[in-house]
Amino acid sequence: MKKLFTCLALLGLLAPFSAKAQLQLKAEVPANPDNEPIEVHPVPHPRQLKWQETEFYAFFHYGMNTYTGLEWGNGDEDPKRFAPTAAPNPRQWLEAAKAAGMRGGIAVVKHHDGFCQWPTETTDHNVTNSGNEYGRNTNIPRDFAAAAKDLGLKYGFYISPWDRNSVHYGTDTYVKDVFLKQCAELAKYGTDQFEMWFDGANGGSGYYGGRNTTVNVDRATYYDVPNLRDSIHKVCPDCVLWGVGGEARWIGNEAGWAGQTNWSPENRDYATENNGMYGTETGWFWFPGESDAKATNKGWFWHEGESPLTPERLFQMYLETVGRNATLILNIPPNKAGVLPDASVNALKGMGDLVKARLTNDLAKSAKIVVSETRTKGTNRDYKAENMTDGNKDTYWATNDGTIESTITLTWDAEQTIRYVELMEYIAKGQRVKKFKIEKTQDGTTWERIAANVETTTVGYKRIIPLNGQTANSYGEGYKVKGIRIVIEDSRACPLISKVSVY
Ligand code: FUL
Repeated sequence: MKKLFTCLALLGLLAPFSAKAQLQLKAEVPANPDNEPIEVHPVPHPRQLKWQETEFYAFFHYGMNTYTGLEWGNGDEDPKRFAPTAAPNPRQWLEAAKAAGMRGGIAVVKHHDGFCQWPTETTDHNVTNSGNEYGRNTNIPRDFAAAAKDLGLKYGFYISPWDRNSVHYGTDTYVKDVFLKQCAELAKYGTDQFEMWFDGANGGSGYYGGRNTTVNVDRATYYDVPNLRDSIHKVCPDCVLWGVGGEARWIGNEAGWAGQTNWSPENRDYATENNGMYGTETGWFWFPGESDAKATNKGWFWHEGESPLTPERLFQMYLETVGRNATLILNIPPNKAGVLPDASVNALKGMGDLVKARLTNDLAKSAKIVVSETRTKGTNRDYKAENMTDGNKDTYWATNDGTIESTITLTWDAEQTIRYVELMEYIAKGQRVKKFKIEKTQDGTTWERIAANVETTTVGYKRIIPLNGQTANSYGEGYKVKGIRIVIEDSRACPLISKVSVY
Protein backbone atom coordinates (compact mmCIF):
# COMPACT_ATOMS: atom_id res chain seq x y z
CA MET A 1 0.00 0.00 0.00
CA LYS A 2 2.79 2.35 1.00
CA LYS A 3 4.56 1.58 -2.23
CA LEU A 4 1.45 2.33 -4.27
CA PHE A 5 1.04 5.69 -2.54
CA THR A 6 4.63 6.63 -3.29
CA CYS A 7 4.21 5.65 -6.92
CA LEU A 8 1.02 7.68 -7.28
CA ALA A 9 2.74 10.66 -5.75
CA LEU A 10 5.65 10.29 -8.10
CA LEU A 11 3.33 10.11 -11.06
CA GLY A 12 1.86 13.39 -9.98
CA LEU A 13 -1.54 11.90 -9.29
CA LEU A 14 -1.58 13.36 -5.83
CA ALA A 15 -0.42 16.77 -7.01
CA PRO A 16 -3.82 18.51 -6.94
CA PHE A 17 -4.22 17.57 -3.27
CA SER A 18 -0.79 18.71 -2.20
CA ALA A 19 -1.13 22.05 -4.04
CA LYS A 20 -4.41 22.69 -2.26
CA ALA A 21 -2.83 21.83 1.07
CA GLN A 22 -0.05 24.31 0.40
CA LEU A 23 -2.49 27.06 -0.48
CA GLN A 24 -4.38 26.54 2.75
CA LEU A 25 -1.15 26.70 4.69
CA LYS A 26 -0.26 30.01 3.07
CA ALA A 27 -3.59 31.53 3.93
CA GLU A 28 -3.23 30.55 7.56
CA VAL A 29 0.29 31.88 8.00
CA PRO A 30 0.85 35.14 6.11
CA ALA A 31 4.41 35.35 4.83
CA ASN A 32 5.27 38.60 6.57
CA PRO A 33 2.66 39.45 9.19
CA ASP A 34 4.70 42.32 10.58
CA ASN A 35 5.32 43.82 7.13
CA GLU A 36 9.03 43.84 7.94
CA PRO A 37 11.30 45.32 5.30
CA ILE A 38 13.49 42.71 3.67
CA GLU A 39 17.19 42.69 4.44
CA VAL A 40 19.69 44.43 2.23
CA HIS A 41 22.71 42.14 2.20
CA PRO A 42 25.26 41.84 3.67
CA VAL A 43 23.94 42.06 7.22
CA PRO A 44 25.92 41.86 10.50
CA HIS A 45 26.19 38.70 12.55
CA PRO A 46 24.47 39.22 15.94
CA ARG A 47 27.90 39.26 17.61
CA GLN A 48 29.01 42.04 15.27
CA LEU A 49 25.89 44.00 16.19
CA LYS A 50 26.65 43.70 19.90
CA TRP A 51 30.25 44.65 19.23
CA GLN A 52 29.20 47.76 17.29
CA GLU A 53 27.09 48.88 20.22
CA THR A 54 30.24 49.07 22.33
CA GLU A 55 31.06 52.18 20.22
CA PHE A 56 33.89 53.64 22.28
CA TYR A 57 36.37 51.62 24.34
CA ALA A 58 39.88 51.71 25.72
CA PHE A 59 43.10 50.10 24.62
CA PHE A 60 45.79 49.46 27.21
CA HIS A 61 49.30 48.72 25.98
CA TYR A 62 51.21 47.48 28.97
CA GLY A 63 53.87 44.77 29.21
CA MET A 64 57.56 44.13 28.71
CA ASN A 65 57.92 47.24 26.52
CA THR A 66 56.78 49.41 29.43
CA TYR A 67 60.09 48.50 31.12
CA THR A 68 62.43 48.35 28.11
CA GLY A 69 61.16 51.57 26.52
CA LEU A 70 60.64 49.77 23.21
CA GLU A 71 57.54 49.67 21.03
CA TRP A 72 58.38 46.30 19.46
CA GLY A 73 60.48 44.03 21.67
CA ASN A 74 62.75 41.56 19.89
CA GLY A 75 61.63 38.61 22.01
CA ASP A 76 65.01 38.07 23.70
CA GLU A 77 64.24 40.31 26.70
CA ASP A 78 65.08 38.73 30.04
CA PRO A 79 61.71 38.12 31.76
CA LYS A 80 63.27 39.68 34.87
CA ARG A 81 63.05 43.03 33.17
CA PHE A 82 59.31 42.94 33.77
CA ALA A 83 59.46 44.49 37.25
CA PRO A 84 56.50 46.72 38.11
CA THR A 85 57.21 49.28 40.83
CA ALA A 86 53.77 48.50 42.35
CA ALA A 87 51.05 45.94 41.77
CA PRO A 88 49.56 46.66 38.31
CA ASN A 89 46.02 47.92 38.78
CA PRO A 90 43.70 47.20 35.82
CA ARG A 91 40.76 48.37 37.85
CA GLN A 92 42.19 51.88 37.91
CA TRP A 93 42.61 51.73 34.12
CA LEU A 94 39.01 50.75 33.61
CA GLU A 95 37.64 53.27 36.07
CA ALA A 96 39.29 56.00 34.00
CA ALA A 97 37.79 54.50 30.84
CA LYS A 98 34.36 54.47 32.40
CA ALA A 99 34.68 58.11 33.40
CA ALA A 100 35.34 58.92 29.75
CA GLY A 101 32.04 57.32 28.77
CA MET A 102 33.71 54.24 27.32
CA ARG A 103 31.79 50.99 27.34
CA GLY A 104 34.70 48.60 27.56
CA GLY A 105 38.38 48.01 27.14
CA ILE A 106 40.97 45.74 25.58
CA ALA A 107 44.18 44.90 27.42
CA VAL A 108 47.36 43.80 25.69
CA VAL A 109 48.27 40.53 27.35
CA LYS A 110 50.95 39.50 24.88
CA HIS A 111 52.66 41.80 22.40
CA HIS A 112 55.00 40.87 19.54
CA ASP A 113 57.83 40.17 22.06
CA GLY A 114 55.85 37.14 23.21
CA PHE A 115 55.95 37.96 26.94
CA CYS A 116 52.74 36.63 28.50
CA GLN A 117 51.23 38.62 31.30
CA TRP A 118 49.60 35.66 32.91
CA PRO A 119 51.04 32.38 34.18
CA THR A 120 50.78 30.39 30.96
CA GLU A 121 51.75 26.79 30.35
CA THR A 122 52.69 27.53 26.76
CA THR A 123 56.02 29.29 27.41
CA ASP A 124 58.42 30.26 30.18
CA HIS A 125 58.44 33.76 28.79
CA ASN A 126 55.80 34.94 31.23
CA VAL A 127 55.17 36.79 34.47
CA THR A 128 56.11 33.89 36.74
CA ASN A 129 59.75 34.54 35.81
CA SER A 130 59.67 38.27 36.24
CA GLY A 131 62.04 40.35 38.31
CA ASN A 132 60.08 41.04 41.48
CA GLU A 133 57.12 40.01 43.59
CA TYR A 134 54.78 42.50 41.91
CA GLY A 135 55.73 41.03 38.57
CA ARG A 136 55.41 37.41 39.65
CA ASN A 137 51.94 38.11 41.06
CA THR A 138 50.77 39.89 37.95
CA ASN A 139 47.91 38.37 36.02
CA ILE A 140 46.49 40.99 33.70
CA PRO A 141 43.73 38.96 32.03
CA ARG A 142 42.43 37.73 35.37
CA ASP A 143 42.39 41.15 37.04
CA PHE A 144 41.24 42.98 33.93
CA ALA A 145 38.26 40.69 33.31
CA ALA A 146 37.26 40.76 36.97
CA ALA A 147 37.41 44.56 37.17
CA ALA A 148 35.48 44.98 33.91
CA LYS A 149 32.72 42.68 35.10
CA ASP A 150 32.55 44.54 38.38
CA LEU A 151 32.34 47.92 36.66
CA GLY A 152 29.79 46.77 34.10
CA LEU A 153 32.18 47.18 31.16
CA LYS A 154 32.91 44.90 28.24
CA TYR A 155 36.40 43.46 28.00
CA GLY A 156 38.67 41.74 25.57
CA PHE A 157 42.34 40.95 24.95
CA TYR A 158 45.06 41.79 22.47
CA ILE A 159 47.15 38.71 21.98
CA SER A 160 49.74 39.16 19.29
CA PRO A 161 49.76 36.34 16.73
CA TRP A 162 53.31 37.35 15.83
CA ASP A 163 55.58 36.01 18.55
CA ARG A 164 59.24 36.98 18.31
CA ASN A 165 60.12 34.88 21.33
CA SER A 166 58.64 31.55 20.35
CA VAL A 167 60.88 28.92 18.84
CA HIS A 168 57.76 27.55 17.15
CA TYR A 169 56.84 30.71 15.30
CA GLY A 170 56.64 30.10 11.57
CA THR A 171 56.43 26.30 11.96
CA ASP A 172 53.23 24.33 11.65
CA THR A 173 52.99 23.74 15.41
CA TYR A 174 52.82 27.35 16.56
CA VAL A 175 49.17 28.13 15.78
CA LYS A 176 47.77 24.93 17.25
CA ASP A 177 50.16 24.27 20.13
CA VAL A 178 50.99 27.78 21.25
CA PHE A 179 48.66 30.46 19.97
CA LEU A 180 45.35 28.61 20.22
CA LYS A 181 46.30 27.25 23.64
CA GLN A 182 46.99 30.77 24.80
CA CYS A 183 43.56 31.85 23.57
CA ALA A 184 42.04 28.91 25.45
CA GLU A 185 43.89 29.88 28.63
CA LEU A 186 42.54 33.41 28.33
CA ALA A 187 39.01 32.05 28.06
CA LYS A 188 39.45 30.73 31.59
CA TYR A 189 39.28 34.33 32.75
CA GLY A 190 36.01 34.92 30.94
CA THR A 191 34.15 33.63 27.93
CA ASP A 192 32.13 36.81 27.45
CA GLN A 193 35.01 38.66 25.78
CA PHE A 194 33.61 41.10 23.22
CA GLU A 195 36.67 41.36 20.97
CA MET A 196 40.03 39.77 20.43
CA TRP A 197 42.66 41.82 18.66
CA PHE A 198 44.48 39.82 16.01
CA ASP A 199 47.13 42.24 14.96
CA GLY A 200 48.22 42.22 11.35
CA ALA A 201 51.89 42.96 12.12
CA ASN A 202 53.86 39.77 11.72
CA GLY A 203 56.92 38.20 10.31
CA GLY A 204 60.36 39.67 10.26
CA SER A 205 63.44 39.43 12.38
CA GLY A 206 63.38 38.24 15.96
CA TYR A 207 64.87 36.02 18.64
CA TYR A 208 62.58 33.02 17.96
CA GLY A 209 63.92 30.87 20.79
CA GLY A 210 67.53 31.56 19.87
CA ARG A 211 67.15 31.03 16.15
CA ASN A 212 67.82 34.77 15.72
CA THR A 213 66.49 34.81 12.24
CA THR A 214 63.87 36.31 9.99
CA VAL A 215 60.59 34.48 9.71
CA ASN A 216 58.02 35.55 7.20
CA VAL A 217 54.57 34.01 7.17
CA ASP A 218 51.64 34.47 4.85
CA ARG A 219 49.12 35.88 7.27
CA ALA A 220 46.25 35.02 4.94
CA THR A 221 46.92 31.30 5.37
CA TYR A 222 49.37 30.73 8.24
CA TYR A 223 46.91 31.32 11.08
CA ASP A 224 44.26 29.02 9.60
CA VAL A 225 41.78 31.74 10.41
CA PRO A 226 38.51 29.92 9.66
CA ASN A 227 39.37 27.15 12.11
CA LEU A 228 40.82 29.53 14.62
CA ARG A 229 37.69 31.65 14.50
CA ASP A 230 35.41 28.65 14.91
CA SER A 231 37.45 27.33 17.82
CA ILE A 232 37.28 30.66 19.61
CA HIS A 233 33.58 31.16 18.92
CA LYS A 234 32.83 27.76 20.40
CA VAL A 235 34.16 29.03 23.70
CA CYS A 236 33.57 32.79 23.41
CA PRO A 237 30.47 33.14 21.23
CA ASP A 238 30.30 36.95 21.32
CA CYS A 239 33.97 37.55 20.69
CA VAL A 240 34.56 39.50 17.48
CA LEU A 241 37.90 38.64 15.94
CA TRP A 242 39.44 41.87 14.79
CA GLY A 243 41.87 42.29 11.90
CA VAL A 244 43.36 39.01 10.76
CA GLY A 245 40.31 37.37 12.37
CA GLY A 246 38.13 38.95 9.68
CA GLU A 247 35.15 40.18 11.71
CA ALA A 248 36.01 43.87 12.14
CA ARG A 249 38.37 45.80 9.91
CA TRP A 250 41.24 48.15 10.58
CA ILE A 251 40.25 51.66 9.60
CA GLY A 252 43.54 52.00 7.73
CA ASN A 253 45.22 54.70 9.85
CA GLU A 254 46.10 55.31 13.48
CA ALA A 255 44.87 58.90 13.52
CA GLY A 256 41.39 58.34 14.93
CA TRP A 257 39.82 59.12 11.58
CA ALA A 258 37.20 57.38 9.47
CA GLY A 259 35.86 58.49 6.12
CA GLN A 260 32.74 60.61 6.13
CA THR A 261 31.40 58.06 3.69
CA ASN A 262 31.90 54.81 5.53
CA TRP A 263 30.27 51.53 4.55
CA SER A 264 30.38 48.47 6.77
CA PRO A 265 30.13 46.11 3.78
CA GLU A 266 33.51 45.23 2.30
CA ASN A 267 35.23 42.75 -0.02
CA ARG A 268 37.94 40.33 1.05
CA ASP A 269 40.56 41.68 -1.30
CA TYR A 270 40.19 45.34 -0.36
CA ALA A 271 43.30 47.49 -0.01
CA THR A 272 43.44 48.30 3.70
CA GLU A 273 45.28 51.58 3.55
CA ASN A 274 43.09 53.00 0.81
CA ASN A 275 39.80 51.52 1.64
CA GLY A 276 39.76 50.83 5.38
CA MET A 277 38.43 54.33 5.95
CA TYR A 278 35.50 54.04 3.58
CA GLY A 279 34.37 50.44 3.14
CA THR A 280 32.59 49.47 -0.07
CA GLU A 281 28.94 50.04 -0.82
CA THR A 282 28.76 46.88 -2.90
CA GLY A 283 30.98 44.83 -0.57
CA TRP A 284 29.74 41.28 -0.13
CA PHE A 285 30.38 40.65 3.56
CA TRP A 286 29.90 42.65 6.76
CA PHE A 287 33.26 44.00 7.89
CA PRO A 288 32.72 47.10 10.03
CA GLY A 289 35.52 49.56 10.76
CA GLU A 290 37.35 50.04 14.05
CA SER A 291 39.65 53.00 14.54
CA ASP A 292 42.62 52.50 16.86
CA ALA A 293 44.22 55.72 18.05
CA LYS A 294 46.55 56.99 20.74
CA ALA A 295 45.32 59.40 23.41
CA THR A 296 48.92 60.32 24.17
CA ASN A 297 51.70 61.95 22.16
CA LYS A 298 54.31 59.14 22.09
CA GLY A 299 53.96 55.40 21.49
CA TRP A 300 51.36 52.73 22.11
CA PHE A 301 53.35 51.83 25.24
CA TRP A 302 54.20 54.29 28.02
CA HIS A 303 57.32 56.40 27.53
CA GLU A 304 59.07 58.87 29.80
CA GLY A 305 57.87 62.43 29.26
CA GLU A 306 54.70 61.59 27.37
CA SER A 307 51.57 63.66 27.70
CA PRO A 308 47.94 63.18 26.77
CA LEU A 309 46.14 64.94 23.94
CA THR A 310 43.66 67.62 24.96
CA PRO A 311 40.04 66.68 25.68
CA GLU A 312 39.02 68.87 22.74
CA ARG A 313 41.27 66.92 20.36
CA LEU A 314 39.95 63.65 21.73
CA PHE A 315 36.39 64.89 21.23
CA GLN A 316 37.25 65.64 17.61
CA MET A 317 38.47 62.05 17.21
CA TYR A 318 35.21 60.85 18.66
CA LEU A 319 33.25 62.80 16.04
CA GLU A 320 35.53 61.51 13.29
CA THR A 321 35.14 57.86 14.25
CA VAL A 322 32.08 57.04 16.37
CA GLY A 323 30.33 59.87 14.52
CA ARG A 324 31.20 58.22 11.21
CA ASN A 325 30.04 54.64 11.58
CA ALA A 326 33.28 53.33 13.12
CA THR A 327 34.12 52.27 16.65
CA LEU A 328 36.90 54.07 18.51
CA ILE A 329 39.46 52.13 20.54
CA LEU A 330 41.51 54.77 22.31
CA ASN A 331 44.89 53.83 23.75
CA ILE A 332 46.09 55.05 27.14
CA PRO A 333 49.28 53.36 28.36
CA PRO A 334 49.78 52.38 31.99
CA ASN A 335 53.18 53.39 33.40
CA LYS A 336 55.91 51.42 35.23
CA ALA A 337 53.78 51.31 38.37
CA GLY A 338 51.05 49.63 36.34
CA VAL A 339 48.65 52.57 36.60
CA LEU A 340 47.50 55.32 34.26
CA PRO A 341 49.26 58.60 35.03
CA ASP A 342 47.06 61.34 36.53
CA ALA A 343 47.38 63.50 33.41
CA SER A 344 45.90 60.72 31.26
CA VAL A 345 43.10 60.07 33.74
CA ASN A 346 42.24 63.78 33.70
CA ALA A 347 42.33 64.03 29.92
CA LEU A 348 39.97 61.07 29.62
CA LYS A 349 37.62 62.54 32.19
CA GLY A 350 37.76 65.87 30.33
CA MET A 351 36.85 64.18 27.09
CA GLY A 352 34.00 62.25 28.73
CA ASP A 353 32.69 65.52 30.15
CA LEU A 354 32.67 67.07 26.67
CA VAL A 355 30.78 64.12 25.21
CA LYS A 356 28.24 64.35 28.02
CA ALA A 357 27.85 68.11 27.83
CA ARG A 358 27.52 68.20 24.06
CA LEU A 359 25.77 65.00 23.10
CA THR A 360 23.33 64.20 25.89
CA ASN A 361 20.58 66.82 26.04
CA ASP A 362 18.53 65.50 23.14
CA LEU A 363 16.18 68.19 21.80
CA ALA A 364 14.52 65.69 19.44
CA LYS A 365 12.67 64.34 22.46
CA SER A 366 10.74 67.58 22.88
CA ALA A 367 10.22 68.20 19.15
CA LYS A 368 7.14 67.61 17.06
CA ILE A 369 8.23 65.07 14.45
CA VAL A 370 6.55 64.72 11.07
CA VAL A 371 7.70 62.28 8.42
CA SER A 372 6.87 62.22 4.73
CA GLU A 373 5.64 58.64 4.83
CA THR A 374 5.28 55.84 7.35
CA ARG A 375 5.47 52.21 6.39
CA THR A 376 2.22 50.29 6.76
CA LYS A 377 2.23 48.65 10.14
CA GLY A 378 2.13 44.91 10.67
CA THR A 379 0.44 42.78 13.31
CA ASN A 380 3.09 43.18 15.97
CA ARG A 381 5.30 45.92 14.66
CA ASP A 382 4.89 49.50 13.56
CA TYR A 383 7.29 51.89 11.88
CA LYS A 384 6.11 55.22 13.22
CA ALA A 385 8.25 58.35 13.57
CA GLU A 386 8.21 58.14 17.38
CA ASN A 387 10.33 55.00 17.13
CA MET A 388 13.28 57.29 16.42
CA THR A 389 13.06 58.97 19.82
CA ASP A 390 11.84 56.15 22.07
CA GLY A 391 15.33 55.16 23.22
CA ASN A 392 14.74 51.61 21.99
CA LYS A 393 17.40 50.37 19.57
CA ASP A 394 15.10 47.65 18.26
CA THR A 395 12.40 49.95 16.92
CA TYR A 396 12.72 52.11 13.85
CA TRP A 397 10.90 54.40 11.45
CA ALA A 398 10.62 53.14 7.89
CA THR A 399 8.99 54.02 4.62
CA ASN A 400 7.21 51.55 2.37
CA ASP A 401 9.24 49.42 -0.01
CA GLY A 402 10.13 51.50 -3.03
CA THR A 403 10.00 54.85 -1.22
CA ILE A 404 13.48 56.18 -0.82
CA GLU A 405 13.21 59.95 -0.96
CA SER A 406 11.77 60.94 2.37
CA THR A 407 11.97 63.59 5.05
CA ILE A 408 12.02 63.74 8.81
CA THR A 409 10.96 67.17 10.07
CA LEU A 410 11.42 68.26 13.67
CA THR A 411 9.90 71.51 14.92
CA TRP A 412 9.73 73.27 18.26
CA ASP A 413 7.35 75.97 19.50
CA ALA A 414 10.22 77.91 20.98
CA GLU A 415 13.54 78.68 19.34
CA GLN A 416 16.34 76.19 20.10
CA THR A 417 20.11 76.46 19.83
CA ILE A 418 21.45 73.41 18.04
CA ARG A 419 24.92 72.15 17.10
CA TYR A 420 24.78 68.45 16.22
CA VAL A 421 22.43 66.02 14.51
CA GLU A 422 22.81 62.31 15.23
CA LEU A 423 21.27 59.58 13.11
CA MET A 424 21.31 55.82 13.49
CA GLU A 425 20.22 53.19 11.01
CA TYR A 426 18.69 49.88 12.03
CA ILE A 427 21.67 48.01 10.61
CA ALA A 428 20.44 44.52 11.50
CA LYS A 429 18.74 44.69 8.10
CA GLY A 430 21.76 46.12 6.31
CA GLN A 431 23.30 49.52 5.77
CA ARG A 432 21.17 51.57 3.37
CA VAL A 433 21.36 55.37 3.33
CA LYS A 434 23.59 56.79 0.58
CA LYS A 435 22.78 60.48 0.55
CA PHE A 436 20.94 62.96 2.72
CA LYS A 437 20.99 66.62 3.64
CA ILE A 438 20.12 68.71 6.66
CA GLU A 439 18.10 71.91 6.50
CA LYS A 440 17.06 74.43 9.15
CA THR A 441 14.25 76.91 9.45
CA GLN A 442 13.81 79.95 11.60
CA ASP A 443 10.27 80.83 10.60
CA GLY A 444 8.90 77.38 9.93
CA THR A 445 8.42 78.04 6.21
CA THR A 446 11.75 78.77 4.58
CA TRP A 447 14.38 76.07 4.71
CA GLU A 448 18.09 76.53 4.30
CA ARG A 449 20.74 73.84 4.00
CA ILE A 450 23.35 73.62 6.78
CA ALA A 451 26.59 71.65 7.11
CA ALA A 452 26.66 71.76 3.32
CA ASN A 453 30.42 71.14 3.30
CA VAL A 454 29.97 67.85 5.17
CA GLU A 455 29.69 64.72 3.04
CA THR A 456 26.20 63.75 4.12
CA THR A 457 26.32 60.37 2.45
CA THR A 458 26.33 57.26 4.62
CA VAL A 459 24.79 56.93 8.08
CA GLY A 460 25.32 53.32 9.15
CA TYR A 461 25.19 52.39 12.80
CA LYS A 462 25.76 56.00 13.89
CA ARG A 463 26.48 59.31 12.22
CA ILE A 464 27.00 62.59 14.08
CA ILE A 465 27.00 65.74 11.98
CA PRO A 466 28.56 68.88 13.48
CA LEU A 467 26.20 71.47 12.06
CA ASN A 468 28.89 74.13 11.64
CA GLY A 469 30.66 71.71 9.34
CA GLN A 470 33.78 71.46 11.50
CA THR A 471 35.02 68.58 13.60
CA ALA A 472 37.92 70.52 15.16
CA ASN A 473 35.82 73.37 16.54
CA SER A 474 32.43 71.81 16.37
CA TYR A 475 30.79 73.44 19.36
CA GLY A 476 30.87 77.13 18.47
CA GLU A 477 27.86 79.40 18.77
CA GLY A 478 25.30 76.98 17.44
CA TYR A 479 22.30 77.81 15.22
CA LYS A 480 19.07 79.29 16.50
CA VAL A 481 16.23 77.41 14.83
CA LYS A 482 12.56 76.57 15.15
CA GLY A 483 12.90 73.50 13.03
CA ILE A 484 15.25 71.15 11.30
CA ARG A 485 14.68 68.56 8.63
CA ILE A 486 16.61 65.63 7.35
CA VAL A 487 16.03 64.90 3.71
CA ILE A 488 17.00 61.41 2.60
CA GLU A 489 17.80 61.58 -1.08
CA ASP A 490 19.20 58.16 -1.87
CA SER A 491 19.35 54.77 -0.19
CA ARG A 492 19.97 51.16 -1.22
CA ALA A 493 16.37 50.38 -0.20
CA CYS A 494 13.71 52.02 1.97
CA PRO A 495 15.52 53.74 4.87
CA LEU A 496 15.20 52.30 8.39
CA ILE A 497 16.11 54.92 10.98
CA SER A 498 16.28 53.82 14.60
CA LYS A 499 17.34 57.13 16.13
CA VAL A 500 17.33 60.82 15.41
CA SER A 501 18.81 63.18 17.95
CA VAL A 502 19.44 66.90 17.92
CA TYR A 503 21.83 68.52 20.38
C1 FUL B 1 50.17 47.56 15.57
C2 FUL B 1 51.30 47.00 16.44
O1 FUL B 1 52.40 46.64 15.67
C3 FUL B 1 51.61 48.09 17.41
O2 FUL B 1 52.70 47.81 18.23
C4 FUL B 1 50.34 48.32 18.26
O3 FUL B 1 50.10 47.20 19.06
C5 FUL B 1 49.18 48.67 17.36
C6 FUL B 1 47.88 48.85 18.08
O4 FUL B 1 49.02 47.71 16.36
O5 FUL B 1 49.94 46.82 14.46
